[in-house]
Parts: sequence; structure tokens; C-alpha cells
Amino acid sequence: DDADDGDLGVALDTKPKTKRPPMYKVLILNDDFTPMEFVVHVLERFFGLSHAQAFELMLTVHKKGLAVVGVFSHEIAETKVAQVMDFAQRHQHPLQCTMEKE
Ligand code: NFA
Repeated sequence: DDADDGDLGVALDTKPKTKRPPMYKVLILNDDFTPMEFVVHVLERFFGLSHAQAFELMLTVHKKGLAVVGVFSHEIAETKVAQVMDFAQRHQHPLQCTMEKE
């Protein structure tokens, strides 16, 4: 609700603000070694993309160096990053996944 003046009679009211939680971009970074098909698989498996969407986004990362693959709450973004980093490490690929505040 509105901030008030502590009954000092000073006009400090502000407009009602509905707070939305901060959102976080999850990014995939290009590298020279991770196979294209592995990145496509990651995008399908962890981000729910169709094969065609995943292939297109993988190519964007490959050509531009990075891309936003989704925007999530802090907790969901952290989980996605951890899942991708763990999956890449287990397959011995240097794929990098990070998050940043929107
Ligand atoms: N650049 C990688 C290759 O040519 C493919 C890749 C795409 C890696 C997107 C990481 C992210 N094999």
C-alpha cells in the first residue's frame, strides 16, 4: 500500500505500487567445442523448446556468441543454470549457461 508520512502531516504519499518479482534472463554462451546437437538437446530437454525452435536458437548462439533462452524467477533460473551446467559437465562439454537480472 501507499507509503505514509508517519502522521507528521507531510505529503509523502506515493502511487500504489504492485510489486512484481525481479525476473532473470538465462543465457547460453557459444564455444568452439560443444557439439551443435548437444546444445539442441539441452534446449529441448531443459527449456521445453520444439526441435525446430531449439535448432534455430542454437544457431543464434553459434553465430552471435550468446542468446537469452528464457526469462524466469530467481529460483527457477538458478535451477535451469545448475541443471544445464551439471548436464554439460557430465558429458564433458564446456558449454556455459549463466543468468542475469533483467
Ligand atoms: N559453436 C559450436 C560448434 O560449432 C556449437 C555451439 C552452439 C556451442 C551454441 C555452444 C552453443 N560445434
